[in-house]
Amino acid sequence: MIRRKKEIRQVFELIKNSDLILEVLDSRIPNLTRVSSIEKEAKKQNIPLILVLNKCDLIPYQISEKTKKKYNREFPTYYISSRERQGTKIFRNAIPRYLKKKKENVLSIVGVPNTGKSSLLNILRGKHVAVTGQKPGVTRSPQLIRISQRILIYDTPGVIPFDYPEDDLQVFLGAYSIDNLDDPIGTVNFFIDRIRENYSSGFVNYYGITSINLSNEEILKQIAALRGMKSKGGLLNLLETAKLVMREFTAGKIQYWEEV
Ligand SMILES: Nc1nc2c(ncn2[C@@H]2O[C@H](COP(=O)(O)OP(=O)(O)OP(=O)(O)O)[C@@H](O)[C@H]2O)c(=O)[nH]1
Ligand SMILES: [Mg+2]
Repeated sequence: MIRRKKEIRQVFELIKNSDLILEVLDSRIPNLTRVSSIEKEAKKQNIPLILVLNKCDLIPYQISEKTKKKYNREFPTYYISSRERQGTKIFRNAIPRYLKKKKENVLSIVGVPNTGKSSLLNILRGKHVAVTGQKPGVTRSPQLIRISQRILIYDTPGVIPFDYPEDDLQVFLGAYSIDNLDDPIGTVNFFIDRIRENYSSGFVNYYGITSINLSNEEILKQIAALRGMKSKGGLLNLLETAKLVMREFTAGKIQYWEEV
C-alpha cells in the first residue's frame, strides 16, 4: 500500500499558492480519478480549478461530451488527448480566461498518478520538458516550468487520495506498480467485475474471449490459453496472466470506459 504523505503535503502546499489549478483526469474513469480533497481545498481557498479529461483518444467522443457536460456544472471542464493532440489547442487558448490580472500567474497540474499530467505540461510548453512514462510515479517532485511570459506551471507527482482504501483500485488507476502486487488475481477480479458492469466489448474483443458472462477464473484461463501463458510444467499461469491484463489496461490497450 502506498500512501505518499510527503507528496500529498507538497501538492497541497503548491495548490494553496497557485492562481489556477488544472486537475488532470483519465477520461476512461473520470469519477475514479477525481481527487475530492483537492477540489474542496480549491473551493475553500477560492482558487479557480479546471477539470481536464485527458486520454480522450481512448474513448468515443460522445462519452467525453457527456462527462464534460455533467462536470461543467461544478468546474469548467475540457477534454483533450495529450498524446494525439486533440482539443489541446482549444484548451491552451482557453487558459487566459481563467488567469488573474497580474503579470505572472502560477498554475499547478495535479491529479492521481498516470493520468498524463507531465504529458499535458509538455503539450502546453510545446516541447518535451517533463519526463513521462507508462509506469505510475514517474514525476517524483514538483517541477516549475515557464510556458509563456505570463504563465509558470508546476508539474506535480501523482497523489493518491486518502479516500481510496483498496490496492485494487489503485492498480486500476495505474497508481500502483503491478509488479509489487500481493494479490494480482484479486485485482484482476476487481477489474473484470467492473468491466462486466460498465463496458465489456473492448475487453472481449481485445483478448478474443468467448463472452464476458463467464466466471472470472474461466475468463482468465481463456486469456492464458490464447496468449500461451504457461508455467514450466505446462500449466496455465493465471498469476502472470492477471499481471499481463492489468499491465495492458494501464497501458491503455484495452478499450474501456465508465459513464458518469
Ligand atoms: N492514450 C493516451 N495516453 C496518454 C495520454 N497522455 C498521456 N498518456 C500516457 O499515459 C502515461 C502517463 O503519462 P504521464 O504524463 O507520465 O502521466 P503523469 O500523470 O505525469 O504520471 P505521474 O508523474 O507518474 O503521476 C504515459 O504512458 C503517456 O504516454 C493521452 O492523451 N492518451
Ligand atoms: Mg508526471
